[in-house]
Amino acid sequence: MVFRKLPGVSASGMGLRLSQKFVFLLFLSGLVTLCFGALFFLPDSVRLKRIFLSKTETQPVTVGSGSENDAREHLKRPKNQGGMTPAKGETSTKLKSLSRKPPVSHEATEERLAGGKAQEDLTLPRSKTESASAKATSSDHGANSDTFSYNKFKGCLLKPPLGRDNGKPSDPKTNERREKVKEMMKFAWDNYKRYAWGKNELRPLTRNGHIGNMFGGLRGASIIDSLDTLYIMGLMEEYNDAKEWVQTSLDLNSNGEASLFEVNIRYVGGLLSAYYLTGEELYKSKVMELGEKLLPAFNTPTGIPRGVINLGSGTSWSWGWASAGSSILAEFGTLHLEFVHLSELSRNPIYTEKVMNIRKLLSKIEKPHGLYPNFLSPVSGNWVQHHVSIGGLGDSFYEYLIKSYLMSDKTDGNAKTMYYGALEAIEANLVQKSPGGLTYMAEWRGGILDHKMGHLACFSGGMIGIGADDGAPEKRQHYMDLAAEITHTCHESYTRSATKLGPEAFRFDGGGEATATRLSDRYYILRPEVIESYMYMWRLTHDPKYREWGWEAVEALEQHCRVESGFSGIRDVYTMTASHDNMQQSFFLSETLKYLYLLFSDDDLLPLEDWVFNTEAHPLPIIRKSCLQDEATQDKTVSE
Ligand code: DMJ
Repeated sequence: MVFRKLPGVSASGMGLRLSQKFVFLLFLSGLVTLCFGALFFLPDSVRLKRIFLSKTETQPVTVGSGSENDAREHLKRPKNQGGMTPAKGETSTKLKSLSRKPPVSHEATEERLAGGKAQEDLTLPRSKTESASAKATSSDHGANSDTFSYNKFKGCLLKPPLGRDNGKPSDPKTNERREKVKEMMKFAWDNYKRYAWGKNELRPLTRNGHIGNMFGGLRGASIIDSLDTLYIMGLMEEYNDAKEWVQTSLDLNSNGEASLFEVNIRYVGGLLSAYYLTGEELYKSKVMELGEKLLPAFNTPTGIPRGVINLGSGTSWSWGWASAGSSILAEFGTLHLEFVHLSELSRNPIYTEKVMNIRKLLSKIEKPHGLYPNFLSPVSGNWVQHHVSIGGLGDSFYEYLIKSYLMSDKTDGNAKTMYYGALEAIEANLVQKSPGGLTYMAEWRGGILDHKMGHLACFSGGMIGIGADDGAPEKRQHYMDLAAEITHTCHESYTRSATKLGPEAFRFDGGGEATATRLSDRYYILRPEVIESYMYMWRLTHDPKYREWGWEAVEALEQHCRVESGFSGIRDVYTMTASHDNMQQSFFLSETLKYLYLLFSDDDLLPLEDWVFNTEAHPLPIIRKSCLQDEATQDKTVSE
């Protein structure tokens, strides 16, 4: 074999023979391969991943069904097939030292927002942080002003949470209806327990469990979502099974990618409610531990969290389908109630600071016609698209504005201003009257109206109702009328179907009114929003029609959604030959059945003077700062 000489290097350079050189080269390349291969055996490291994976490479997650994610699922596959887009400028999200970090001042926050200075903190690894949970659980029942006192909290409630007689109505017919709803809950629960215990949801046709990928490896979504429903219904054996599962099997050390929004509204909300209702320390320590795991999602240049978080590493990502790595209004705008309570219980302001930072950005940013579009960049803090909706992708942001105000004992003036400002813009731009006289909320796409209303948007009847008292006094009646009209329209979307259940979205163009015109909009997945509005409107007006409408829904659920082993969604509300989707959503137990039960109960069961419901129907108490700080209320308890 003849090798061409390299200039200046002899064939026998370094005194090695050709064959020796060949062996040496072989050895060298083997060594390099070995070193490179070894990297894959090193412990999972976010930093290493970042070095070796390209920015656009994603970890696969598909959104599960339920909540806004349903709407998103219908937006179809993530652009990159992976489901999530690591945002530009993504950096390590290792947890800040919660206790050592000085509170974020408003000035510091503003500086960040103005200059876009990165908010990431690369300092301490998670294991070395002094945990917020440790701080929170150290001396719980103590009356020390630095720790949360459950007794003191109860002393500040105006009424017993469960009423005089657990909300039992005196009217026998109403009581019978209430008992029916309780039976439905027991049936749904028993089947979940029998076939899907510990999984996230029951698949009632195939009689097995569903895990899905919204909760990052967390399990038992139906259990956490049911705790408060079982408790208020007095299903104590079932409640005790649920509690025991939390005690022995709720493992928060999962390492998967979770929806920040879903984990917050279901798990954080469910555990918080369970704690406030029962005073069980277990729930408090669990929720503190979980809350801490969510904090890294806020480590973005603006402090606006991304939609997906790895609960193990703290890395956060934007949904792959959300344009340009944006965050979703209904997701980052639906954290406020729970996070304020996390600060309340832990006495650590960090949670409130995180959500106040979101609020601040939203209140300052320029809004097209006063409206809040659904997509915002967590990097630049600018809107990414001009799509506005009171349904999926936007809905609970508005809900949390008015509920933040109510939950603050009406002291959060900023939330109030933003809520009524948003409502004014919604009325001016989105609220429409159909030729047939139905009031509805259209969607807005950069100035062009889409005459469609989603089932999700039907919560707004109740929302406008509970906010009617606190706007301008001269607008009170106007808001009550608007709330009643929207609720009426949503009821129409039910009555105009063959099954008397409403479709996922209904339209007011193409000839019809309050009916789905597209095949893909005809399904019903046991959603609560219409019934939720009936419940609020009943409490606010005591107009018996709301109870009647609720009962119509019970009958329809029984006829079309009850199957042998649980409740299932249906694929087409316009046909009597049911095609079931084989899923008993956890929000059916948490919301739909709870709202129905409250609708047929007296108003003193979870009275609205003391409680606000998070968007998954988990009751959270109004925080009465003045009472809680008052020495005299110390350890005073409300007798039930
Ligand atoms: C629930 O998870 C919550 O109500 C959320 O705000 C929206 N959708 C589902 C139920 O439809």
